[in-house]
Amino acid sequence: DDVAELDARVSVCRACPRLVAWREAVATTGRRAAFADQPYWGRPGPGFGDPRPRVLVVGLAPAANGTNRTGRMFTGDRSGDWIYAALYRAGYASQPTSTSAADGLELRGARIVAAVRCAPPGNKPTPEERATCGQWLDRDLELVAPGLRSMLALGAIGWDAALASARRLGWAVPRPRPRFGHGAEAVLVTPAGHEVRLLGSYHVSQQNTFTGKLTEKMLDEVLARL
Ligand code: DU
Ligand code: SF4
Repeated sequence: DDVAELDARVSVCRACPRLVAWREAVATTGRRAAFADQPYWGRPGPGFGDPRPRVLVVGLAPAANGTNRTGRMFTGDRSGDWIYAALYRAGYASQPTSTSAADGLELRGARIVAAVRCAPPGNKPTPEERATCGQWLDRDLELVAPGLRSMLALGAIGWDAALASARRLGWAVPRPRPRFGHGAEAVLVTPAGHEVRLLGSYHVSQQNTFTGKLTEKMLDEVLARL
């Protein structure tokens, strides 16, 4: 049981009927005009990156025309431009861009997953969908925990998912429950007594990056603390 096997299992998951219907509808009849001539992935986004990461990045969910098109996390959309450029600046990525699953990008020391692994309508998964998909994050955390130093939660949903998984796995989580914010930090302790730092960043979505709520400098400062 390793991350490659986990990713293979995730990528055929059909546990959430509404999300299965949406991901497949977008991939067939709902393609964006600019991509109408491309095959869409139309399945859950498997984890991407180093199979033995020191850093686990936890995003929100695939974009309908991003990961749901290309099959790689944060690939083919504006959010991805931001996170991969930052990972490159911080030394985790072999190139600053991620344009397709075949572009040769590799991550060293980092793996990227999402709280919810299928594209949700309006980028809004339901509480039930978040809870269901949290089981995949549990498996990810269990597998990578021995070598893990920190997690980077992009947005409050990633933050909540990381804390919920840690709790389910019996990790010590501070009380009161750590609150999400840009630059927020919490130290979690695995049952093996190993500390994992959880850091929060505003999500790299356009609504934050276009408006200046999240700047490259702000993102770089959080990555430097991983
Ligand atoms: O074939 P593979 O080495 O298991 O890699 C699968 C996939 O993961 C490929 O797109 C490269 C990527 N990857 C990575 O980004 N960083 C690593 O350290 C190892 C693999
Ligand atoms: Fe499966 Fe997660 Fe997709 Fe739901 S969101 S179908 S649990 S991969």
